[in-house]
Amino acid sequence: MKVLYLNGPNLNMLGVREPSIYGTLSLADIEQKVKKKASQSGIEVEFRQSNHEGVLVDWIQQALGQFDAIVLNAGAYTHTSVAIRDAIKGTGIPTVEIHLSNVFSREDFRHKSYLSPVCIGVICGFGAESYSLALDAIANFKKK
Ligand code: DHK
Repeated sequence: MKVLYLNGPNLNMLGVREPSIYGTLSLADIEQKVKKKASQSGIEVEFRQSNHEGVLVDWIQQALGQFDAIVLNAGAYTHTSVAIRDAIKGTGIPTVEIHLSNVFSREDFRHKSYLSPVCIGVICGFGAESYSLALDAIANFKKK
């Protein structure tokens, strides 16, 4: 099984950016942890990050036929992007929406996700662990 982890705007700043909210690990640290866990289950994982909405849309489209599932932390685009929602829906690739922080305990504008309705599920609030939990969620989803 091949899983594509996509990360949106400002997630390249993890470790530096508001550590009290997003933690002290960098995205590369998280990638390492997820890849270690994935290799123990024979799952292949690829990580990408972009600050640009259209690039994320391109990557979702290109994942068709290449990846079995997507784990998506779209960052702020979660709360604004019809284009990313349409790309997920259009490809039909099972996608898990994730967030490091508990968006529901934060500002009101973070309570709305354009992506949740087209994702198989949402994991948020567990810090870097949200990324690893998504791997378990996908493995279980694929077993069904
Ligand atoms: C990351 C962001 O960049 C925010 O814009 C989201 C999400 C929350 C996170 O918690 O991973 O609102």
